[in-house]
Amino acid sequence: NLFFSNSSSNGSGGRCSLCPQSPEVSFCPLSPEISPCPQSPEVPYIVSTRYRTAYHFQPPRNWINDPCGLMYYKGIYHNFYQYNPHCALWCWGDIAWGHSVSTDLVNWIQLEPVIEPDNPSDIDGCWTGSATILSGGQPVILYTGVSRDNCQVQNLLFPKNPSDPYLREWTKAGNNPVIQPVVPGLNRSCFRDPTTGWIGPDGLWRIAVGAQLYSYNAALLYKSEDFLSWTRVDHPLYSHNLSNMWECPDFFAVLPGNNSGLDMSVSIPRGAKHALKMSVGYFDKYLIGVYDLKRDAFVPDTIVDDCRLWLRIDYGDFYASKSFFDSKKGRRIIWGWSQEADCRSDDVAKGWAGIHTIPRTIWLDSDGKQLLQWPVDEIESLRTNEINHQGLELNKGDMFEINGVDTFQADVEIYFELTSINAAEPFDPSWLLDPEKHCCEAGASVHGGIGPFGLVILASNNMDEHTVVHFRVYKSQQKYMILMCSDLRRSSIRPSPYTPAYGGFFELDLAKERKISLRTLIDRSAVESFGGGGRVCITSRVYPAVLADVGRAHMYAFNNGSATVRVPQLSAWTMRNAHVNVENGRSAI
Ligand code: DQQ
Repeated sequence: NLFFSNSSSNGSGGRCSLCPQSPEVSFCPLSPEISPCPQSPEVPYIVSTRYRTAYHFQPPRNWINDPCGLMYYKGIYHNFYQYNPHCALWCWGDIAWGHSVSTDLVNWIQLEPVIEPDNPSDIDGCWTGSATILSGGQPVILYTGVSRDNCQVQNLLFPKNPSDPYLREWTKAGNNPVIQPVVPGLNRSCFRDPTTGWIGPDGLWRIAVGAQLYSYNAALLYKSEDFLSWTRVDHPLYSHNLSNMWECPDFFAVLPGNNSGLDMSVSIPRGAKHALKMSVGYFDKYLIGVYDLKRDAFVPDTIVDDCRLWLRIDYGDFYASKSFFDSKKGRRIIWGWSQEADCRSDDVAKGWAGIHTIPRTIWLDSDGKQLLQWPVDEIESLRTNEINHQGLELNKGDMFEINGVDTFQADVEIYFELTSINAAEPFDPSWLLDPEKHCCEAGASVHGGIGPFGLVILASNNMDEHTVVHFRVYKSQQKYMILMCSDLRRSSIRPSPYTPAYGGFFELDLAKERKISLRTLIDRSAVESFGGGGRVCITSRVYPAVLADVGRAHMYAFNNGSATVRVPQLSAWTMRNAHVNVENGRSAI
């Protein structure tokens, strides 16, 4: 049993530090000093192509970060994104808005960047913003411009020719900036990322902007009649005094147990709840509550002061997400930025850095407590070479090899059925404060009552390298808590990548439903996992040497808990390459 004998027995071995090694760029406060892009050295090794994802969104080259104005317009999906046209790094003063279009959210064509820093209200960067489709059907974009001295303002953009479905050219409004950081107590270097607009009962447009005000972090609320001139509402949409600055706020309505999306600019049905998402620290967190129309404020269902306990859209390498209402299919779609977890010099050598996750449908669970997410159906068009297994039984220490698919580009769906729930160990609520730490302590090699069980992927012949996505079941008073981990500690023998053990918990009524599902999308250096039907999602970036050097890896379903686990259904597919922003894409339109 190579897997278990080769893993550290107490689970705390290996590298398990979350923040210190993180290559994350910190945005607040930003150092406005000029950091010019270094010259790219010759790409020295095969990593560039082997680690490059085959069906995730990324431009042909250079740096990307946040998805910005997402929208469906005249039959075309648009993805605007934070983009450095000059190199594979985030450099002060360089950030522009890249633009790609698609008819299916899978295949994308890159167009020219729509805006670059070129006037006083955005001379140091065209940062994140959002698109809104106005009542007459005309799209507009609000984005953060960074003017001299890192003063952040909000600017407006109009399409030059709204009848062009590709919206290739945009004009910056003559009266930019339309919103300035003139509020008492506002830190003008922490005032950014306007949301998509929505219409209130008084017929006025509203937007929220992420901000730091005195010691508070807030989504500041602004109102407008015409989307051109804006007035600040004297209270925020919501604020909190114990977190980092809220970047990229997103605010949307959801109906419990209904996976149809709601358009925030039309009237919201009774019974709807609202979700407020903010990107804070290293993660995208959210609160569920109601939008109190009288007070014009978001009111969370439960006040949780400690933001470590806020739910996360994704528990892994996923940040700055944005959602939009897809009027084509009546759903809400969200996607986020997953940054490289290798060293910056490798990014420069590869010539590219950053991807967007697979777009996900997002909706509210029927208990109204948490959001669920699932990859958009369109991604299934890439599935080929289906393999299936039924009725497997995994006893303690068993590993079942999954053959017949490309283990570097795959979509795997497994149902694990618990034969008994008596062996569940007690749950300690303090684990919720730091699920990554608990995933380090309770790794796949640490036997449990129920679990760990799950998937071992990207494994080398001798298991020197492997990534594990696994579950453990705990009993907490009347309910069961499921831990899901995406453990990267042994994902690469190369020393440079950041290899934490990501994790999150979800509640499941196991007395009623004995099955726990896992879907994992493997795309070379990207691994996206959806546990419990999308209750916990974890995006990870991995750089195994097997991928770069050997070109062959193994994949297993496993169980290392005392209780036997059945696998009533296991399906896997090879994923074909999507046509994502290939270099000559422009000629296709
Ligand atoms: N990225 C943008 C900012 C935003 C941050 C700059 C979040 O507008 O706050 O590229 O990743």
